[in-house]
Amino acid sequence: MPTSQPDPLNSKTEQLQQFTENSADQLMTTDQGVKINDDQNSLTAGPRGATLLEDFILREKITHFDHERIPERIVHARGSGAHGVFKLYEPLSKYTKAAFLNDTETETPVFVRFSTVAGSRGSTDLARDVRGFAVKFYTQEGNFDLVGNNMPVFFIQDAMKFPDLVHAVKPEPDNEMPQAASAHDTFWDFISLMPESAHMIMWLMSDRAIPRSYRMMEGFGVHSFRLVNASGESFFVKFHWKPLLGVHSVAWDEAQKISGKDPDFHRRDLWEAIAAGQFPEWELGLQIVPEADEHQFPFDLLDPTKIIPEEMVPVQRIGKLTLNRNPDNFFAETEQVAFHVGNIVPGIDFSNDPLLQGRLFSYLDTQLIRLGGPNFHEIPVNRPVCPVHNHHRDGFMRQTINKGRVSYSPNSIGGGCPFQAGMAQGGFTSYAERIDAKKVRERSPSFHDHFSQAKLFFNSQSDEEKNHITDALSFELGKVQIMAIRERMLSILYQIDHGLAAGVAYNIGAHIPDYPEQLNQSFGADTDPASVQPHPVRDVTQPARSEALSMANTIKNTIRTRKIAFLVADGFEMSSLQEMKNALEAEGGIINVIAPRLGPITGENGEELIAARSFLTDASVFYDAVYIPGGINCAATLEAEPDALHFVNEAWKHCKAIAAHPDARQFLDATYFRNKVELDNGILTGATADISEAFVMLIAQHRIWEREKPRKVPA
Ligand code: HDE
Repeated sequence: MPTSQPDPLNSKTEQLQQFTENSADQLMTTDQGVKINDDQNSLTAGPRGATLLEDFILREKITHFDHERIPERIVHARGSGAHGVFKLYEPLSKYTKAAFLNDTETETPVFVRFSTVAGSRGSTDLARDVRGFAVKFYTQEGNFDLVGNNMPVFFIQDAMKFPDLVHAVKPEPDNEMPQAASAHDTFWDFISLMPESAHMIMWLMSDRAIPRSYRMMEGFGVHSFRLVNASGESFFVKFHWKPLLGVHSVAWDEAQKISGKDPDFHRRDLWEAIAAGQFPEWELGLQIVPEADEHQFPFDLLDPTKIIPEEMVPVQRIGKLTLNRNPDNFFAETEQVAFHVGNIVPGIDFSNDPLLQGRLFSYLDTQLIRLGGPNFHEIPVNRPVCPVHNHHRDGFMRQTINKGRVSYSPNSIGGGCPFQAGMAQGGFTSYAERIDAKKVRERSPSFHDHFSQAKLFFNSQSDEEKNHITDALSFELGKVQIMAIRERMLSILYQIDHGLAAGVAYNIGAHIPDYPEQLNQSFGADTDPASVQPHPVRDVTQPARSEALSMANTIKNTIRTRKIAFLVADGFEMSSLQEMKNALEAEGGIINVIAPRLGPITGENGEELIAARSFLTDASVFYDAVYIPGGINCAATLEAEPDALHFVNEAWKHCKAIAAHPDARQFLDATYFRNKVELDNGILTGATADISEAFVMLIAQHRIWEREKPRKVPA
């Protein structure tokens, strides 16, 4: 894997370079710049004597080491970042005055961090979880942070419930188990008492929660935001990221195995793709609603548990995000990057979504403890690329040296500087929304419909996706110990789909309680009804299905960056291997040769191939497809190799495309699927010229989910 990567120079990369250290050909020094002559031995009283307190080199080194850790993020602790650029297609002056959304010439530098939510910093990438998708745009008017997720809705409607949600999903407080998993009592206890989470739970139990790659996820700003144009007109807007590689997921069994075999799977995938020049790309999409239409929907635009179905308001694609550079230093960049949903620029503004309003407080607050004080905006990755002038002063780790006597406004000594910016000079003014209301603590009745969009999501899924949701719920609730919680959840599921509830009930050996229609009144004998949210269902009309909600309808036209395992043993036929390799690489596929042992493998005519991976070091769950080249002896050796059979059986179980030269038939005849080779439309056998095109199309389909129709696929 090449590690060289272009270093695109833009205002941000230039700025970062000033802070980048490169030790190549340099002498080692202390932090004070004193050259170090011996970094191997501490200063002692004689070769066998005690260490001297005066050893300032040792003390400095150990002290720095002792303080290397900072608190991990309370949520989204596990993440991976990359630099990139955003390029606008068409000026959006009709909707917004934001300069970066009007300038099609300048590329806006960005830093993006993807994350899981529940797990610790060192937890697996493949947890069933929401993924964070946070983008910092370094615009010429200041930083704009779009701090989104890969799911368009959220569990709760009001920030007041966020600490409860996070306490419920995090490992349980008595024994700190389970790590990076929602399959435990406290999470489902909370969820079963919060019907407003029903829609989000459908997303979380869908395959969206186990992405194939960060590069193959959608992103969503979730809340309605505002765009404001130069005339002061406001539009509600929902932000979307649409991946150009389509939206794809792994199977749950795959996810669990990857978690053990390569917990860095998504991190590695992102890093390697960028290092190889296969830059991940997304289009930024906007759903725009004129302010006058705010109340034209059967749901409240301010309710973060609702989407605007794309059939109601189409997504306009307005620009492209390309990630083109890996960070130089994980801690300095990915760990220290500080996103804040309140970082906006003129032309963008907030809505009154109560979840968004609470977030506006939380992000700044959390950085103060995580990054140790109020000067985290001076950390290189967080610095804006435009000038910063104000009267903020001092605090831990202050970097800026502010000149002069003046740190207050108004002032005369400093000539009144810095001046407030007028609107014509790009000064930010909040959208002058009219507000005339009583202070209350109450949930708007327009937020009370919790099930219609959960139904919309479930009904929009393909049969296989519905099966996966049933399986996911059965897995998660099957881990729940308290029967009353399982039953409460079945009541919720019953509101969404009777068949879904029945399927899960059967799998987990529980009954759907006989009070599902009276959820408002009671959640079971052990629950205080007063603690349960009311949720009268509104009579709403919205589409019965929405195409965009199903991954079955995603882009399936490319195998770019898809990984194909070539199973090879001594006696393989070089020509079929090479031809297939050429055909797949021509379409952007990545080929890895896997053999019973590492090192040279000899072809049937004495050719030599170096196997960099073996059945011991590699696994089928890292691949999207498998190919077995010609060579009778190769097939015989693979047939006698249990790990090779497991590899291909497992690939079949996970619904992956399999292709083989006719010589490999003997090997296929030893697999679980030997009787299905001719019947399964995900298996191709034949000479390379006859099957390579079909193989490419098959891999582009991502998975042959129909294989799961009988529901149980062995491996
Ligand atoms: Fe966050 N969230 N969040 N969140 N969130 C954080 O900020 C919070 C919510 C999201 O890669 C924290 O710097 C509250 C929705 C992402 O660094 C914290 C509420 C969405 C990231 C915080 C929410 C998100 C965070 C923890 C409900 C999708 C990772 C560390 C009111 C639109 C950013 C930090 C990164 C991180 C608070 C709900 C996305 C504690 C209070 C909804 C992608 O401030």
